Amino acid sequence: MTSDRSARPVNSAFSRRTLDAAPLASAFEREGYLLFPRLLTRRATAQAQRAASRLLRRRHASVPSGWLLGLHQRNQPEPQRWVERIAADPAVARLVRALLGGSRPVLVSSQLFVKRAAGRADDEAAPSSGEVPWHQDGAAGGHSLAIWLPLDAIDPTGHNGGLAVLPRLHASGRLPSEPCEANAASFDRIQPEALAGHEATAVRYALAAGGAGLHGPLTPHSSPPNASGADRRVLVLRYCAAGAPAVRGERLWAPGGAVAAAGGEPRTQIPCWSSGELIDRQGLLVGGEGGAAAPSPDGGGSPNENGTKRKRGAG
Ligand SMILES: O=C(O)CCC(=O)C(=O)O
Repeated sequence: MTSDRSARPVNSAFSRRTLDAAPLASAFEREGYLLFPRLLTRRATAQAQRAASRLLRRRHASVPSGWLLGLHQRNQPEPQRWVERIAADPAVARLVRALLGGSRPVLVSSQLFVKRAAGRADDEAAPSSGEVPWHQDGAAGGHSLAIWLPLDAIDPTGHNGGLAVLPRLHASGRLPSEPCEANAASFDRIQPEALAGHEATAVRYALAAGGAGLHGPLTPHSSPPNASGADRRVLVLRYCAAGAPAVRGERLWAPGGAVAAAGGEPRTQIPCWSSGELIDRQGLLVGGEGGAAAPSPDGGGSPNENGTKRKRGAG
């Protein structure tokens, strides 16, 4: 049988166990997140770790360690094909498509978010190793989600700055928030009163390198500072449905690759990781084939609005 050849996983570890997409989609819809103990193969994880360390070492001095953006983009002087291979892996794309309600996904943003080891001095100009406040993603409309893919094991105590989510709270919609500066970026921090009674329900990710958490745009999430002696490297991939509703008359993505301003902000450009110069944002359409089979998860998760946030060029 050759028909499924293009859907054979290349980088993902989803080759053996597959499930109907429907239960995954309903768990994601209900809980606002999903956890996969292993999303990448060991080989792909090791390759990604090496590539991430190299990017971190070679990034332009003006680019904070948390904000290496647009890595999949082919208009980068050094396109990072490993990011594209992960993001467009057929099994990953099939999963994202199922969670986006069957719409074909566009990778609108890729980001290497390194929280440097405690006490590292080379990030002083724009430190990215601190707390990320409770926030929701994507002020814009449309279906979206984020894959949070650690390249270092994430400690469930939060010691090395891992992500925590508040399950089911996405069902309450957009929560009152206020602008704040954190981790070399601007966030819309959820107001503490809106979180009262909910923080006790937080699920703190415990993941091996190469595992992944998926969260919807309205799922509140946060991360503490990295207090450990080692860098915390995470690849964040943000997808939206190709036909995502227009935002103030503007499409999030247009055939040809251009990504419009996200979150209602005029951020059609991002700093190039290697030169610091501004380059156009480019999306990548993934997941051409239909199929609904998807890998086996560990938790629950929800698509709602499009997935970009008010961070410097991130969305
Ligand atoms: O990696 C982190 O600490 C925060 C990531 C985040 O806010 C996101 O993936 O939306």
